[in-house]
Amino acid sequence: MDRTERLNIPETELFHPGHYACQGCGAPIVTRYMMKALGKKTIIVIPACCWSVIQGPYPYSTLKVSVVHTAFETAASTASGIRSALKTQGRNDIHVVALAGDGGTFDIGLQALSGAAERNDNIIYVCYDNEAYMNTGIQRSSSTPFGAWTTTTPGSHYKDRPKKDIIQIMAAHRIPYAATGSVAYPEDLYKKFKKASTMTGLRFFHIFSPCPPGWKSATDDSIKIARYATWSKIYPLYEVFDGERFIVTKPEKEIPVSDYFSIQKRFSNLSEHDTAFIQQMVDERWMSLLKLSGSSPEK
Ligand SMILES: Cc1ncc(C[n+]2csc(CCOP(=O)(O)OP(=O)(O)O)c2C)c(N)n1
Ligand code: SF4
Repeated sequence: MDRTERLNIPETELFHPGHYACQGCGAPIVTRYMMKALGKKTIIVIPACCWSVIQGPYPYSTLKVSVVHTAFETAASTASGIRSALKTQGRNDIHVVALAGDGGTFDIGLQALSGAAERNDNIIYVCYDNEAYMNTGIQRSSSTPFGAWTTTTPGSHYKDRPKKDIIQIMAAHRIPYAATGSVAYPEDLYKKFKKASTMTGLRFFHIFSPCPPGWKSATDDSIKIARYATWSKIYPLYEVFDGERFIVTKPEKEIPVSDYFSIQKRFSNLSEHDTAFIQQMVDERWMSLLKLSGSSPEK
């Protein structure tokens, strides 16, 4: 983006400064932009995850909206229940959001999420993806990427299975909207939340959210890492409408996955052979995404 161009994002904050996240954490950034788009009439459901700590204890809460803390596996079902309660009161003017980590979404909360998606419940589900169970000490989740170190994939025994494709799983439920986003692209994130706020039914967000202690990265590198994730196509930005219409945003610059790996120590055990293998997986996935969106590899 041209540095002289102003971001088209409102200055109003529904988020207090002085929250409890570590320095450089992506998770508060995700929620800050989300709140700017959704506005004050929002109820947020938070299961066990870093965000249940970032929020802080009442009355010193980070968010200026109502928050319901719930059990780890119940983010979607709690949000669905709140939606039903609002419906019986005739209140259709409130967004109900489930905000969960990847462990609470890809793993333990998947059953509740799938149920809500199959019913097409009128909720917004946001997964901030830091690619591991961070709140309990950096354990591997099914969102942890191939090749990453975690405390349960130590040393050279890095994770040897690919990341679960959560957007494809959600798209298979034929929900009205599923999208990826990144803290490195705030305007894109804001616009996607705005778009989702005008729709009904289950809207799903999968947002790339760096975690310096978990990724063994510098606290001031988080946005750069997120940008590199998109440039290297490890984390493409795209939307899926009704489970079948794909729109892919091609990155403004292209880099090899090795550049992305080099700024985080969690990938330091990878050999050149491993990196070449991952590059091949990433290229193949990118080509299949382009095919789904009907675009060509050329710019
Ligand atoms: C049923 C259940 N199992 C385990 C826990 C312990 N627990 C609390 S937070 C958490 C990790 C959450 O990971 P994730 O959803 O990825 O969010 P993050 O911590 O990375 O923000 C775990 C395992 C729990 N609260 N409930
Ligand atoms: S452990 Fe990671 S995800 Fe959790 S608050 Fe710290 S930086 Fe954020």
